[in-house]
Amino acid sequence: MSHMFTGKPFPPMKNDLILRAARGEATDKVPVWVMRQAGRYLQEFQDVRNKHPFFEICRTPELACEVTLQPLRRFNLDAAIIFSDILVVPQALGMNVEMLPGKGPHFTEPLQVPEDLEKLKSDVNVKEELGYVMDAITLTRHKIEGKVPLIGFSGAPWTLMSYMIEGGGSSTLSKAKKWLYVYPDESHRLLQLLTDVIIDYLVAQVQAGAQMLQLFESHAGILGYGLFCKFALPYLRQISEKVKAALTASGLQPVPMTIFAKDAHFAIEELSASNYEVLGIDWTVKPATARRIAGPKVTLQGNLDPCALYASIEDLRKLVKEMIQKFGTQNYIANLGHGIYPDMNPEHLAAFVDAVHQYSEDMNLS
Ligand code: 1CP
Repeated sequence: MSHMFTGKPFPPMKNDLILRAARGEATDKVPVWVMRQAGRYLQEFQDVRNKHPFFEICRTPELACEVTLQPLRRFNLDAAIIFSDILVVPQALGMNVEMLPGKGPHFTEPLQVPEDLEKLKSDVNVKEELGYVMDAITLTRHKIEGKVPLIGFSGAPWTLMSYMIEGGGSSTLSKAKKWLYVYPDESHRLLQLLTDVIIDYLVAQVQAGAQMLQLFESHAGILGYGLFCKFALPYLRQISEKVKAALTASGLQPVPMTIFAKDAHFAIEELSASNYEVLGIDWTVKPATARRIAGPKVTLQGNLDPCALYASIEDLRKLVKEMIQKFGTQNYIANLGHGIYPDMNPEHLAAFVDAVHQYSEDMNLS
């Protein structure tokens, strides 16, 4: 399969609501999708997962495509996100990552000292190392039949660096943060290496058919303002600028880009001025504050507490209505403030999605 869509043209788009909202164009209702919308809360995902290890699903375009499409069959979502994981980038750099059932990611040999950087591949060819992601994107763009846009994504440099040092989940990230204080030069070297690979990777995803891109800086909050400005923000800016420039240079229209820096409420102003069309916010941020600091141009995405899906459908609908009243119906993409959890009831997700459409359409008419 070709990585560039020089082959068969993709089916025409039937619903571009999310692209319109991302570009700040008028929308008749608020688009909605959910982080981790393909996942363990769906029985049909569990069925695939019981037969295949996690990274085998990522590496097999037909399987990745199937699980990407699963939530679209159940819910009136306005976007699909390609099934993969942020940790495929450390794998492309030569690190060994396993997904332990019930526990999450595990690096067999995390980075311990700066000398370990020598073990990483320096000239990564993303189309070779991660060609399976591009193949999954191209296949999914065809199979989705123009129903909704397809989002590509990557982990952001600091978040990937922290996994590569911690070796898995951690509540303090103290090993990774120690690098920032003790080995700042080597930390910048690693962050720049990741940035270069991420730029190539995101460009290749668009060349393969991704229509929007999201960067997950999931470990932003723990840095605090000072470290965030030094070790995360400059790389996030490089990525948005260079991805857009590279796409333009290759004759492609840049696609809207979203930055989701979890718990980085302290950096809304800086992130809003970083050349991303969309700013994702978690549920701890007050919508009015986000809008005031971000200014009128940036599209906001979020931010219902994922745990609100545990509420009764009646209460959930009220919460959705309040959320849309606070954000307004324009320059806005509804989502949860973080991913959906495995024990959540799919019927409540359906209620969330439908309530977003219904209330925002009503509000636009009134
Ligand atoms: O539907 C979708 O959203 C697409 C698929 C997707 C995405 C966008 C998956 C599948 N992972 C991700 C991104 C991802 N992966 C992030 C960024 C978003 C976030 O902040 O949650 C992060 C931090 C990871 C790392 C990761 N992968 C974790 C977190 C571990 C920790 O530090 O606590 C876990 C548990 C995974 C595994 C994973 N990734 C995806 C799924 C469905 C799963 C569950 C694993 C399984 O099925 O066994």
